[in-house]
Amino acid sequence: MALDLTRENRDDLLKRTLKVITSVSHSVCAVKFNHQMVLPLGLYDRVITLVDEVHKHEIPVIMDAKINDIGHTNEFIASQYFSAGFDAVIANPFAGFKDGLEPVFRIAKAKQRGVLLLVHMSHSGASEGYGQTVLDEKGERKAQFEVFAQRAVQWGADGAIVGATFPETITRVRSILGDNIPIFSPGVGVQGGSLSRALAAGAKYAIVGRSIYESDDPAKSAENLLRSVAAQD
Ligand code: O7M
Repeated sequence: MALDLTRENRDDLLKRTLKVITSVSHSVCAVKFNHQMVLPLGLYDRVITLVDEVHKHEIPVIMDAKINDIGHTNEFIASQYFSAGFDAVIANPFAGFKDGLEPVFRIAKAKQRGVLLLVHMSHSGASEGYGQTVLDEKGERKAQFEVFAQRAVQWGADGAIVGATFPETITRVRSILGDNIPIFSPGVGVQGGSLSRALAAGAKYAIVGRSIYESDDPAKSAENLLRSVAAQD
């Protein structure tokens, strides 16, 4: 579950988010926060409260930082999120490995945390970058996301993000990743992606936000999503 709630008042935001966590905890396998939540709530302030609450339900918490800077900066960013209790971070392979994401993988390994890589995003403009044709190191023409999927394997990523709005891309990425690196797929529901198509195409997990937390009954919405997948099985 993606928790990207917005409220004018920070205490209201914290209270509402805690309520959603408690009500849906039995239906989700992980919770994801991103900057949207960390900016108003503060990492070592209210965000730690949220991380601790999620952990009470024995669910891991992923920080969707989309880390994408030079290594020195990335190292500090990743260390801060791991210190705050996050179990995994999300990083952008456009930064490259050497002097880019290498320290993130190194710290994650040392602390036994995870790194998930963005392989193809869910919005329509994502194809401008992740879908562009590039030459790989051998000079072969490939889609950028195919190269990123190969990097996920080479760098030992713990997961790959591929938008549910690009099911054919999920299938292609899955063929490169094999069974060892799971695909996490955002874009289900409000963004137009189909949960059943994403899973059938090869995603292991769906990342769902507004369809759950903006509904009148988040617990029921999460359960309904689960039930729809079970019915498919
Ligand atoms: O279900 P939604 O549309 O309300 O929320 C989707 C969540 O997934 C939201 O937290 C986005 O930041 C995130 N996301 C995408 O929507 N598209 C992407 O390509 C990638 C992500 C993401 O989780 O990246 C790690």
